[in-house]
Amino acid sequence: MTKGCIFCKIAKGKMPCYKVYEDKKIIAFLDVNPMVKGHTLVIPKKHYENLFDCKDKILEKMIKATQKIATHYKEKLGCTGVNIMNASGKSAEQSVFHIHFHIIPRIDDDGYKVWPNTGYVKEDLEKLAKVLKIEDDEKK
Ligand code: DGP
Repeated sequence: MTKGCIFCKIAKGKMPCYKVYEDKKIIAFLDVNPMVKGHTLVIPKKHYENLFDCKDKILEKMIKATQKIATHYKEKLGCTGVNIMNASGKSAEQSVFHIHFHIIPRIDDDGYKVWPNTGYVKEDLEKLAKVLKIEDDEKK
């Protein structure tokens, strides 16, 4: 448990939450400041800061739990879509530094806009892809 981390406290049951899912490694609960009905956070019980330090195995478990919850919400909430969001790092607007996936249940024409128009002007994508390309670890 990381001192001062609210999500560690929630995972340890030392702080209340509206829990919707729990297994050995993962817990999910309703966001205290929901964007839409059913806005849910999925976290590992063990503390990792964000995507940059989280173990593969934990990420696997997080996304599996996320899939299970999202599928369940289709029936329970009647949502027809879902956005899975993660903020990793202060510059990405992460505010709680214990990794979490946001599950945002969606319905047609709910008026919520996930993808803002940033005004970014596309550069030469071919050139950019060459700079950014990563070798497959398994091919090395
Ligand atoms: P982010 O900005 O991506 O780090 O998201 C943090 C989310 O955590 C934000 O939507 C609000 C939520 N949150 C913060 N503190 C608490 C809390 O004590 N309980 C619950 N349930 N959610 C919290």
